[in-house]
Amino acid sequence: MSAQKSYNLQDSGVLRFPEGFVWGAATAAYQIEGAARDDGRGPSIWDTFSRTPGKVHAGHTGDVACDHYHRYPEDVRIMGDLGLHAYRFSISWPRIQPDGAGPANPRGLDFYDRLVDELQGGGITPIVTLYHWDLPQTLEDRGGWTNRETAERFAEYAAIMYSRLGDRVETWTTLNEPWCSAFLGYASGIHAPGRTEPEVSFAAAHHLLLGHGLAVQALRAAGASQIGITLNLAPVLSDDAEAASIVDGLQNRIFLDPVLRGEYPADVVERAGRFTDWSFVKDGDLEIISQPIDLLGVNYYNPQTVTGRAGEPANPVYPGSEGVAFPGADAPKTAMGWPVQPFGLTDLLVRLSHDYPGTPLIITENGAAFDDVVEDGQVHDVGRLSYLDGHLRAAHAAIEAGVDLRGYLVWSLLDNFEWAEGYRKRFGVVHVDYNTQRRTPKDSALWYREVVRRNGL
Ligand code: NCW
Repeated sequence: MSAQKSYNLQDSGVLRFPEGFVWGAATAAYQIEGAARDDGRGPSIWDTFSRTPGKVHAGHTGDVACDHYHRYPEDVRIMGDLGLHAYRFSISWPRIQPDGAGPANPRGLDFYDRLVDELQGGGITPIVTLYHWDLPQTLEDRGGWTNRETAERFAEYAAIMYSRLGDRVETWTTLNEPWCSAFLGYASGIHAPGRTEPEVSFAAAHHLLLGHGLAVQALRAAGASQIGITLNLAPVLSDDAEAASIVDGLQNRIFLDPVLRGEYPADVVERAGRFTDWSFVKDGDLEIISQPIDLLGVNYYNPQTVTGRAGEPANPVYPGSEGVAFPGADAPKTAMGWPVQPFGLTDLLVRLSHDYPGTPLIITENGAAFDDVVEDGQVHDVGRLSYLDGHLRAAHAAIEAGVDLRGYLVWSLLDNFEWAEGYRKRFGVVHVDYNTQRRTPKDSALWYREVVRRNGL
């Protein structure tokens, strides 16, 4: 990485993070790897969805993406230049089991073997996410996450991965943001597989959770010591306590309570009652889902602002949210239109450690999309830099308040395929020119390198 600009933060020692705090960055397989047909990879629901007209901006697909499958040595070098301690990446299930079941594809396993070796060679700790949304299409053809069997297949795949990487990977995350898989995938249809059937989305959520629990059992039996799940959580801001509680239930507690308390929240069960009789929950499921975990991964971007409004139809991403309106917040917005409200991160972390004590937390994603431009080989992404600065201050405030926060992983290392938004939204701290695949660290990356070096702001 060229030294384009150096940020000399005042070494005031005012905001020092705890010793051993883990600094890193995150990505996901379909968003960066490309090589969609290489080495025996099978199709995933995102290959199918991105080829369905009208689903992804400008018909973009992950066919090439950042070509990380071939360029991973350069990407690992960039991480090294930034001084990152850890790198969170996801494994493409259809590279490992092209049909979602059966024996592993050796060439798929080899790729992750090479990646982990490269990381270790660079002194970077790998953090594996087993599922970041790219379900093998064959499993979707059999019902996807609405089918209980998908949970069983997921645990088998988890065991395959542990047997190959478990000697070098200590930290395992089962699912990334199961809320998105269930409710963007099966209720609103904004994400793959694009189904708009709110009545099955709660079964999908349950089978995702069951898959998580079965995978924890499989990983634990194989010897894994650091296992977690990553949830996208959002504090809910409202002048109306009932509206706030409805959305908090459908966004946060629907996943937190089963995993960390072994039960579904009664109000959520009742609200979803108009769609489902919950008969997909079998005896013993909640014991499986609430297997102890070692770490809770928190993805935080923004709070949700809601208000009660009689007659308001349900928001398609929150089936059962009739009577709740989403007016948006009076705050600056990122290129995604997401409000910038760092205080929400402090609130969320403090609330988690209060309501669900005993599980260490790690921020597995936090970051922002902005419309960046490269000027003379530099990207002056002041908006992102200030977003990250504000959120690190917010995370620090939570630590000061007693929260057991172990690390921070910025989303994302690279600009990448931003799902339904295609390549037009850029979350990276490193810019990617999709014509040349040239990587250019943005000002935010150079600033982050200093944060990591100083372990503080
Ligand atoms: S889409 C999304 N993201 C972004 C993505 O790049 C990453 O893979 C995810 O883990 C950044 O972080 C997560 N999150 C969910 C966005 C929800 C959008 C809801 C739209 C409601 C109308």
